Amino acid sequence: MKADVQKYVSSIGITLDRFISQRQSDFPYAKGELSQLLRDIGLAAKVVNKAIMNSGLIGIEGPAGYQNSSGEEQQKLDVVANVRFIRALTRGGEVCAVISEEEEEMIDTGNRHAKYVVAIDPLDGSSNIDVNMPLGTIFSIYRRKTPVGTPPTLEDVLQKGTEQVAAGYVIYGSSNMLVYTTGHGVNGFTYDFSIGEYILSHPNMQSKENGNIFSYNEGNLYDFPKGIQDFIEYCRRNKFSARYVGALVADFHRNLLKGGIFLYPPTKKAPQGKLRLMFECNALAFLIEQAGGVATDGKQRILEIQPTELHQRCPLIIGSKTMVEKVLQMLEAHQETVAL
Ligand code: AHM
Ligand code: MG
Repeated sequence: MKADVQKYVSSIGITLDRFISQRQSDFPYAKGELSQLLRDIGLAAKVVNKAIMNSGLIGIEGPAGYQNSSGEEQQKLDVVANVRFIRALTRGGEVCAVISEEEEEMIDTGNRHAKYVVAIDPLDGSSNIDVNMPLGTIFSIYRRKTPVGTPPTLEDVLQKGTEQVAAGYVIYGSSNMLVYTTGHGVNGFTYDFSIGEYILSHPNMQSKENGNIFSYNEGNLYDFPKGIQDFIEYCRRNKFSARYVGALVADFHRNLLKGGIFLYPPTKKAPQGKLRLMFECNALAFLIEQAGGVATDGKQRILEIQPTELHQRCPLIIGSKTMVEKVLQMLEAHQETVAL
């Protein structure tokens, strides 16, 4: 191609679909189902992104008038995102069961021959909906334990984070991104509205070994274990930057790109922390470890916690390796563990 023409038809980059197909060889045992499942998630993410963008115009802001299984008020967009993802996963055919932060029980999709299960927080940070702030979707994918062809059971969905075959998040922010791992590094894709595709924009994302951003809910400070309070004092004395969006995906994403730590320790109101192991912590723990960072509940690696219930909560300390290790040292100095 002539050089002057090339200038006007420069490459658009690698689309999510093409990237997934190229990475198919990472899974010699798989026959393309996982790739298709990731594409289904990408499709639902586009649909949810559209709903979020239009929410003020088509009247889907505000409370839905229901509560989710944790007794929290659901927003209309929570319900919309939940339906969109479950529908995409069910109709896509690769998933035999879905668990969702917005659903009390496991959903049997009826896809008896599907090999995978998905845990999803369809719309994380929903208190940000009405105030035009970032939101997210978080997902984990596991291989089912029960034989293909049989109905799924809780054994399929109550798996440790170490069993994840893929995990990721979508961030609906100043741009829309999808970031995921299949255990071979972390890659981020930015949505190009003009062509309706996610394009690889952040290949091989790495967590900085150290950072200077700390993220936690300041209002809970005096409820935190002493070691955590000491760490926060250490951050302040070192003039680190305090940043807290109140949407985990956004706080995590910023810290991943810039270097930092996110903490949601136990509080009096939430003695096991607020965040959910299956819907929020496991996926982000898999991603941060793949990027070279650390995720702990203050006592053990998040990925090694054996879940016993779908909506189990756990404390979360996640981010740059040196910062998380500092927290653990400070907890140890008080002979504390965050987990109760
Ligand atoms: P949600 O899943 O109901 O939206 O709750 C989870 C959110 C996280 O995104 C965020 O990190 C946390 O709750 C903020 O909680 P708080 O308002 O207590 O600081
Ligand atoms: Mg959530």
